[in-house]
Amino acid sequence: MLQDQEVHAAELERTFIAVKPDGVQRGLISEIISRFERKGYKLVGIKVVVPSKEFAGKHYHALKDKPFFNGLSEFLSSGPVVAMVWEGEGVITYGRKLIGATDPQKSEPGTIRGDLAVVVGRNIIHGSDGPETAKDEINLWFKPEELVSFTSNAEKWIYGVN
Ligand code: IDP
Repeated sequence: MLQDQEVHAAELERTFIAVKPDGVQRGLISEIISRFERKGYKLVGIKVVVPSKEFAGKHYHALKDKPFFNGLSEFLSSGPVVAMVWEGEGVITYGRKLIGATDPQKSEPGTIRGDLAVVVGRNIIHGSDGPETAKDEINLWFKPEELVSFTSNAEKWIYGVN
């Protein structure tokens, strides 16, 4: 029973991941999805959207006093973004590890930004930085009915529970 509860708890952790316009334009959507999918995380929501600048500003509201805020909001709204919700044990923190440091010059090789991006203003991917932000960003980008809950057949192999 305890094991069932552990799997249930793992299913509840969700994070918001977005392929930014540069990642979409560079044809990196499948590469990015594949890194999360191969790790063992589960995709529970996905859509392609062109956010308005106002919406982009809401997404990045915590950075509103930064000098790059305006350019950042403009860039996020400059073209299609692939918005996703990924689920699994430790997905918020480990998702950030998969993504790598904000500045691709400082991201380790093997991370998404380390392998696929060069400068901070074009670092191809966003990932929530903590449980509160994850909740807020998922609510900002998705309606509850746009997200699915399901048990995948792979879970018993990923989490080791029969
Ligand atoms: P994060 O995306 O790794 O969470 P944040 O500090 O939240 O990093 O910054 C959000 C985004 O703002 C970054 O991904 C990057 O695209 C952009 N950004 C951060 N710092 C700079 C900067 O110094 N110049 C230009 N853009 C920046």
